[in-house]
Amino acid sequence: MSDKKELRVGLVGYGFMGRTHSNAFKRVGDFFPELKHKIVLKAVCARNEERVKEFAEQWGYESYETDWKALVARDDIDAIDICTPNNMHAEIAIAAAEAGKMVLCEKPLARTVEEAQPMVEAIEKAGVPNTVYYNYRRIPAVTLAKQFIDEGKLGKVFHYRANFLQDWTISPELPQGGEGLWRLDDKAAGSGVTGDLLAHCIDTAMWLNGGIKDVSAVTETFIKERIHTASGEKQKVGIDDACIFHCHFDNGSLGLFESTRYARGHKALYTFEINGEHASIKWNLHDLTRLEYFDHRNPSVERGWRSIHVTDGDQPYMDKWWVPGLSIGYEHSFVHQVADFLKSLDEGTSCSPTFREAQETQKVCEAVLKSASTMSWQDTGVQW
Ligand code: SOE
Repeated sequence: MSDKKELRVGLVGYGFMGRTHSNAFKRVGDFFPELKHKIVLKAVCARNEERVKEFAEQWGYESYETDWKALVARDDIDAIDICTPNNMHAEIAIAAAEAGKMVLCEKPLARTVEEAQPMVEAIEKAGVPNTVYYNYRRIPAVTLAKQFIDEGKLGKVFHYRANFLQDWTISPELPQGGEGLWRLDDKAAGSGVTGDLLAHCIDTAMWLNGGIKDVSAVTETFIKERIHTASGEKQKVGIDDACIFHCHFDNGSLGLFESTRYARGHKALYTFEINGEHASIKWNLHDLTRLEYFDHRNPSVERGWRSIHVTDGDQPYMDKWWVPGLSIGYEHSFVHQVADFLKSLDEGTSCSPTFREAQETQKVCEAVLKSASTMSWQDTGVQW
């Protein structure tokens, strides 16, 4: 008989993110046995009864609901995990917090700063544990980059550069809206690549390099009209298909960010590079176990880029997995986030990024979109 405390989870939404979170919930106990909490997959919720029942059976949820309000009202649920389209995040998170539930929310926190604000207030008023899944922080090579920076290996930082490139929306025949394609519908998503992809880059950037002070951006919507899945009618496209911005960080470094869903040949290429006075680091999602590192303090004859294969037991998270030299992948970043969330419950601390921290990323996204629409520099108001 286990003496672990149960954390009974109710998941809302069963799309791609519902699967990544469910996989994390199932794996975490096996690979982080020291945690004092254990996950119980209590219920999953979605509107389509046939499909949610099937999902519950496939992933091992004890029960299902078709109305998220019924899920939130259940007293056998401790934590609500939100994997719905972005337009549902606020209502569910606020109701869950008011019902005293812990809340885990997929990124971005909300569609706008205005929408995110009452979420932060409700969570803090209720005093419930919370976190937002900016999962890339917890890829071991990215976490190692954070260690290098915090140890001062880079020295003063001059440049931060990040890209997130995809190519899945180039066809004008692709409809917008509905399951699977809600990311193209501004009413559901809030924005295009800025909220969906650059939000990841911004979260990692501020975590690694501190607050972003001001931004100057340009966005483009290449396909102006698409058929809406629900109405079958052609409608104006309201999202940004591509966005480029540059910025000042609080530490005086310059940032350059680009994201698009029109980079033919790139499915999900997230890259960043940081240049400091002593050293530089770079990372990319297609080779996610490697951290590239250049240290100018090495003797000139042996100076050069090192490719660090982040799979050793003394590197972040890797003592939990296989043996040195064997890689882990994308899905493990979610396992790590859930493990860190459970650890924060064990220790009575918070699990970063909290709703409040994710709100800061939201502020940068909003400043980026405002800068593009007004063709002007915008202060972000970020407090990091
Ligand atoms: C979009 O294609 C997407 O799935 C994002 O929504 C995720 O957050 C990102 O990690 C991968 O791409």
